[in-house]
Amino acid sequence: MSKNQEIAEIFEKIADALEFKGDDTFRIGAYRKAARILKEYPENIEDLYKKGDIKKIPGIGKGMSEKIEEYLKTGKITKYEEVIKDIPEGILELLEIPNLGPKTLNLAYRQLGVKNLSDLERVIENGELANLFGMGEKKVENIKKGIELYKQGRKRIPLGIALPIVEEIIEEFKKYVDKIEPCGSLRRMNETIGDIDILTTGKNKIEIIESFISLPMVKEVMAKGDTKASIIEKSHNLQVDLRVVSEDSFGAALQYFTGSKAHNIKLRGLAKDKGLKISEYGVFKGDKKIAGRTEEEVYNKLGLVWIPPELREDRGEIEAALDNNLPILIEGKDIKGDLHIHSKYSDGVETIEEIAIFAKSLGYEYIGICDHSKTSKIAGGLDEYTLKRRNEEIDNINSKIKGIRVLKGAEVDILSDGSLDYSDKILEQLDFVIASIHQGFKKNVTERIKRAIDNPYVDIIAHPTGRLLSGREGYEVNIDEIIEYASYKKVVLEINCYPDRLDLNDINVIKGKNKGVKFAIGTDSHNIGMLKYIKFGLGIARRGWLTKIDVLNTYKWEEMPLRRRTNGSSN
Ligand code: DGT
Ligand code: CA
Ligand code: CA
Ligand code: ZN
Repeated sequence: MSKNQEIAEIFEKIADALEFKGDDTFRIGAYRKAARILKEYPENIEDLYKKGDIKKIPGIGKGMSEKIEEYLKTGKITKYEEVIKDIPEGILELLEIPNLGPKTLNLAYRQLGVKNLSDLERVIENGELANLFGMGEKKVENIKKGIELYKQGRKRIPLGIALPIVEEIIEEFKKYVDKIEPCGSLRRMNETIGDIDILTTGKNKIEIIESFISLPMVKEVMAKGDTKASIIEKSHNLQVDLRVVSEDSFGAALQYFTGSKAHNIKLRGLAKDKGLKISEYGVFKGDKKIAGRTEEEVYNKLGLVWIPPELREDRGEIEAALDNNLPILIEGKDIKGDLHIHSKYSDGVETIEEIAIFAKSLGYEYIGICDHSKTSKIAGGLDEYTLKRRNEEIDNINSKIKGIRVLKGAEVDILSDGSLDYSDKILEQLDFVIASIHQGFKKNVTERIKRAIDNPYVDIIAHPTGRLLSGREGYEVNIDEIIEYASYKKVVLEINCYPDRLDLNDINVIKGKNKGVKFAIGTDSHNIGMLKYIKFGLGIARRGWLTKIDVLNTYKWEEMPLRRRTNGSSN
């Protein structure tokens, strides 16, 4: 985990602890804001510190930057230790449960003596919690769900957290080995990861194992043998399994340890039908090894074309590979631009010009600037006047900077009655419009999204389910009904790449594709460092069997099949 992340988490914890203690809200808000800025800050704060630039982070004041400095120097923040000194250990754990706010927890603590998870489960069970002032069945139901999520969440972590950890390990470790490849759920780009699996080859297996368990990110060695080892890494207590295999089995091992288990079982059955045997060592005919060096030859010997890892879930990919009928999955190089970026006009960090220059350096042909609409006040939503000024600025930038086109977009709130936060007259002036739910997560969400889809100026529905991988369940929405309606009205659904969202997920993407829905992959960037998250959205798209033509932002701007152009709205 980066220092940015580590410090952000401590700031969050300080805010939670203060709130639990009934502190005033101003300080609490300041910590939460600083945490958010740190999490999304594109540069490594340690580098900044070394350059003496720590005070230059926009939005971080003197008090906060002193705490950051303290952490970088000493590895701790005194303020945090101070705040939690008189809070019971179990309460600190409970503060991490989704849907259970610090204020509620304080109430349960003072009035019911709840000090740990088993206390909490007891007062839920016997109804005492529901009887507290201001509580009630519904809130308690939510807390129960939160506990479930918390228990699951402890076991699996989001891809967006696991991937950087693996990249760091590989960077550090690759000098010791010939070949190195992550496998397991990570290679398949699963949205959450149970443990990390890494496969290597190299001459001296014992030496490789020894250097692995001595890596700086190792917290604990769980197991160590001649060809494999398991460690717990420091930042998130993630288990990392390492296997060292010989060159001539690398492909077979890569195939085996990539999984999924269901895919492997199906494959083994297929091998058996052909009178062959498949294992992590190779494909065998009797005692004779007939494949193993590469994954391609393993699949080929079974009569299959190579199957991209993202598809290996036993969802029909083996049947399709047998018929040589696999989709040609969308790739990074197909992406021509990002359709969901926030600028400084709302709650983003950079100016539109800065974003445009950076996106051009990534090779993008266009970017969709989608600032929040006026009702999203905390997110710096734009009133009509400011939007107009912003659009003029975009015109100026477009005439000034060549080689990239800035699109005038907006992320418009869907209000509580299903109407949109700008009038049609305003929406008409934009190049495209994203509509999204940011409030009233339980209020008629399905109906409201459908009303938004009815508006002919809405092109894309952002993060359609609203779920967060870190905990929050989605809106109360019937996503199947939304997919159906989007297909009928030719509205595009978003695959939001924000690591905590990944919304839609793979299953819903498959459902949508089967109904002919098109998708937009958007990073929801609030700073330019987040543009790289496009790879997570691509992972979801590929897991959803999407090809280039299914995704809006693989088209040239002039050819993009936007609903307002294809007249789908008159359906
Ligand atoms: P995870 O770690 O829960 O996110 O998911 P995976 O898929 O990474 O699962 P993991 O780490 O338990 O095992 C890695 C791969 O090893 C798995 O995808 C397939 C293979 N594998 C593990 N156990 C079995 C098994 O019992 N049978 C077969 N055929 N393959 C297995
Ligand atoms: Ca795994
Ligand atoms: Ca494993
Ligand atoms: Zn957004």
